[in-house]
Amino acid sequence: MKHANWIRLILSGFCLLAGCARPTETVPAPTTEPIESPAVETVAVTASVKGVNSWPDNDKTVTQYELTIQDDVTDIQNWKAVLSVPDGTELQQNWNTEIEKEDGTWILTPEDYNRAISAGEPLKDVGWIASCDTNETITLLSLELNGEEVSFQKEQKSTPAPAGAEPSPAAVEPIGSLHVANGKLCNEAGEPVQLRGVSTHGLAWFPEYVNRDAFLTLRDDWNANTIRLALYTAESGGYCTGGNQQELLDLIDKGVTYAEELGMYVIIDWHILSDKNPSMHQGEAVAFFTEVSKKYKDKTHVLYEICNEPQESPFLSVIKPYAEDIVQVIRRNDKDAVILVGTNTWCQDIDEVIGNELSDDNVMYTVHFYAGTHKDALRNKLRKALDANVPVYISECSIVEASGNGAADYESAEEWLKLINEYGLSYNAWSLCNKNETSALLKPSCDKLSGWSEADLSETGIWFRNAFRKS
Ligand code: IDC
Repeated sequence: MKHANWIRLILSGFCLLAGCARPTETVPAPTTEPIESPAVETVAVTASVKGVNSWPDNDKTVTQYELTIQDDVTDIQNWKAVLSVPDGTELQQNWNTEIEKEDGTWILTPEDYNRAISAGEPLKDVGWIASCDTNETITLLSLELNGEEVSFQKEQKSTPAPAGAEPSPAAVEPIGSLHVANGKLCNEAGEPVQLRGVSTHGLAWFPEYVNRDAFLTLRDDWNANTIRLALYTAESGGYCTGGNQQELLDLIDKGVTYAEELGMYVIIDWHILSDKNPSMHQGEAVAFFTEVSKKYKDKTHVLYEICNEPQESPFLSVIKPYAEDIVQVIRRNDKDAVILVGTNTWCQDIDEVIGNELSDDNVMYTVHFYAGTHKDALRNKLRKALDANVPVYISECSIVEASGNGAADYESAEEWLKLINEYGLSYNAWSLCNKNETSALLKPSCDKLSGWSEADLSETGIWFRNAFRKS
């Protein structure tokens, strides 16, 4: 029995004793009681499963689906969707949901980060790709919100594109592998390539930006071809300081999958920062890179960045031995992925690498700049290293100050861009989030997780988007 009915029984008993109701009369349910009002539930909740794209694959039809849920009145603390699934349907991949299969139905439940949905807000970026040998489609059978089954209004179902139509971005061919030759990042054909894109903020703090539509917007609207996934090691919620390792690994996996589907490169960044010396968490780094290199050994679009920004760690005595160890760990599984190695003093001591490179062929060394702080001195050091054929990747940069805040320095930023393009350097902008700091690429007021218009971007976001679009 529902709670409300118990309350009613107790109340009616109380009234009986108090003589306020006729003994033979059952007390009618008050029509205004929200828990009992089906009208509120039916009108308030909209939910649907839509086929958003479809393409043929041999004799099967592959369809990409999306689940939307919105409750206009009540905050959702938890949700569960049951789908009716035609016989012979096979799940190929899914994002931002767990899927449990029971005969004829699939049960979708949230990840920790999209369990709660505020009233009036839609559930976003939950989807999957499934193949089926008939033209039947998957439909939404029932929906539970906050532990109770609810009625819902269906949105208009969009018809999947007919079989034989343009393939969706999910069908993009696997992306070509990269290697380093003559100090430059090159594609399979040996031609120099320039990667450009963004870095996430800390994955533990802004996990919501690891979504397929965000990557799609970056690819199609920003002209980006790379995403860097920043996994802090030591800050609060860091991978080695109490963060939920499994959740973080799952997020990385999502990022790697979306990038692959969209034909983009992805950098897995072991983001040391307050831990300064990479060997402080070397044991964890060995375990982490063993796991990810095993998982992604056949993924040609994955690059590994093994220490974000060492400090007080001379290249020869500290960084190089650490890098040799981790490179060896990765090479046991992944023979040729490009590996990025951070340099001392927040990636400014690139000159220390000249003549001291690791013996592995596919290693590059990172320089980071914040144009408001780092100017000619760092640009000159970088030029010197490049002229000595040191392979350099700018895996993090911004046009503001090194604090991640402060004013944009457009003059210095243009100098950096000139140098980047002169040498065809690859670069990733810090950072994809709406945090209230000027390096955030989105305005603090922007809560969209993808599909940003120019008005949603910060000054820094606008500058980088323009820079990428000019490439
Ligand atoms: C900053 C973030 C900030 C966060 C801080 C954590 O922008 O929101 O609170 O880290 O300590 C770097 C680092 C990068 C910094 C960034 C800006 O790689 O983690 O992010 N920065 O300070 N190097 C130079 C600047």
